[in-house]
Amino acid sequence: MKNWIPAATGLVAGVLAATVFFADFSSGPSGSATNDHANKTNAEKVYVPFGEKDEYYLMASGGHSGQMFIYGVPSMRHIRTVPVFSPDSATGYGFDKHTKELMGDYNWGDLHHPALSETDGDYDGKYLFATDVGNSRAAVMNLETFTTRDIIDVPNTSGPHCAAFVTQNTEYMFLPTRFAVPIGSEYASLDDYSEKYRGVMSAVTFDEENEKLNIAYQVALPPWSYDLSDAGKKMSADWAVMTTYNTEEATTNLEINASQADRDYIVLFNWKELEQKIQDGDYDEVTGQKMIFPEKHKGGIYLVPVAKSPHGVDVTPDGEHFIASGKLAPAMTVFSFQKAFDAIENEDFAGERNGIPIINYDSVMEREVDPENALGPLHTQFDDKGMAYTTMFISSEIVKWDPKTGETLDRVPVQYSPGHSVAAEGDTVNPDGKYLIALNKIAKDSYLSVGPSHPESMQLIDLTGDKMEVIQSAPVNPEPHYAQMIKADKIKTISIYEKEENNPLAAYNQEDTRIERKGNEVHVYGIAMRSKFIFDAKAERPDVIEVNEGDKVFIHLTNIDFDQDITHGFAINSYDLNMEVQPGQTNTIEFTANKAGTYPMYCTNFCSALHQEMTGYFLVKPK
Ligand code: CUK
Ligand code: CUA
Repeated sequence: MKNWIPAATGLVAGVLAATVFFADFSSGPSGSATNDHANKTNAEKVYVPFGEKDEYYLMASGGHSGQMFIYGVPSMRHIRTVPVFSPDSATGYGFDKHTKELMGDYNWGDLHHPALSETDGDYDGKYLFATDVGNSRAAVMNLETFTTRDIIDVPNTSGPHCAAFVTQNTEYMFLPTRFAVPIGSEYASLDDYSEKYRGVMSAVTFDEENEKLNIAYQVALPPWSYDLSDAGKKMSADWAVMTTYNTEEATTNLEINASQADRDYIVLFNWKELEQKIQDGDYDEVTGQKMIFPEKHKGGIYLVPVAKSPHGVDVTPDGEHFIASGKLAPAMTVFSFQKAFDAIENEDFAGERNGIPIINYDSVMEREVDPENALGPLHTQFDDKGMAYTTMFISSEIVKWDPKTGETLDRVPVQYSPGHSVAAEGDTVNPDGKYLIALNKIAKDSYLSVGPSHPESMQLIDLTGDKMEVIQSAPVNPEPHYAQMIKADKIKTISIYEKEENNPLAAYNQEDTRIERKGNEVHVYGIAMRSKFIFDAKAERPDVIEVNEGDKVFIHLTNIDFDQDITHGFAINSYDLNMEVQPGQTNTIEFTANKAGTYPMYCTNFCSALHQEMTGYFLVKPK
């Protein structure tokens, strides 16, 4: 079954056609073996024996789960879920002091786009950035520990969807906004939409030493929706592109659906120039942010007309072109950066919108690519030969094509409705080829049924042969929007947390354990070790904490098992508390003992044959 979707005109027909289709990715000795990673069957290509490691990490966004899903490729084994914007009791995320502070007032997030840190346009394996469309935040995860290190609120913006996308040396992570809102998110009637609303884009920097995110400046773009975006590379490294829709400035969905403009725009901007403006003081200070208003602080931002309601825009690995895909238009459009630079220099403009020059479409467009009967192009990835792979949401397939000629080279059906796909090292200046994973929105009957709502599905595609071939799949929780795939040997995880000799909260020896009372505050400096808790080694019962009802309790716990994978947990029954201490780590839990009574404490993370005995009592004397 290598044919693509039969001819289907119109969206509904496309979806229906897709549903009758099912690729055969079963394997066996007869599995096709026309490609060079050998005469292997599909099963052999994806089999990674226990104990051996996968070649790639797949960092898949968890969408409205607020988490990151980490998979191994090619096995498609789910290795870990890392909480970012949502609490996770398995790791105590959102319960201990540090992560509770990170979570702030929020209990969930909608994580669409992860972005790996880059050095010279290549993933460097150090950090992963992400944004929260649900509660307008940005986060960073450290890849030595796969833990979230910082989260910031992004003011003046609502739904920094489109991308966390980073520049070639991680100078900035840019966050365009999905929803236009009044600056400061103040009340403003929708009748004043065009005047008062703005689509603010944020330039976020990362202070690696302190692992802190910071908003460097913002740009008050017109009140449109900003969708996908990508940073330039090599010759276009100082530039970035992002798609927009609703340039009609409709204020209800009815209008949006009814009065579609023929063209929307790609915003093309030079972030070096914007950075210079900030240095020159060419901005306004608004709600505590340095805000560039394009109609006033002119320069560095341009519009490129594009087929209506574009979704994805992706920069080719050589940095020479950017490719827009229209969710409602059937075509992909290839634009040339060089042509855009020339047009800007010659002021080859076709008017302006909101004070931003519009570059002549014909001056910058290189070709429109419209593979026969392919419907709903969304996102494009690249291989090591510069070939492009575009997901077709409606006709449920991946189309491989040559950006230099526009020629369609191959198509493979996927089940069903892929949003993004991700290629191995696919957003770098140097993609690996080899693998592509389709992130499918609809799995239908692909897996064992769990009722009316089915899991999403990811399908692994082998790119090494002449024909793309689906060789493996994995069900996945809702809902990966985007993912990045990085060579596993680039990531250097640590196996224990080093001792921090001057951390006043840590207790590395039994003699350091103690319970101190200051007024109505109780500070506990305890140890977790196989297989006991010691809160005060000198006490008659070292594993007991006794407080008075109403006391404020601070429990600092250090795991002194400096040994890989010996993680302890710490829960107090009925107090809705659970934290994790990884090997060598000191962690703090802070709460008020507002319920008198007797509450057992126990280690939640299985750690030894005596794990069951790793307990104690938390006694709260009534007032
Ligand atoms: S979006 Cu979901 S399919 Cu958030 Cu990248 Cu295009
Ligand atoms: Cu410590 Cu279980």
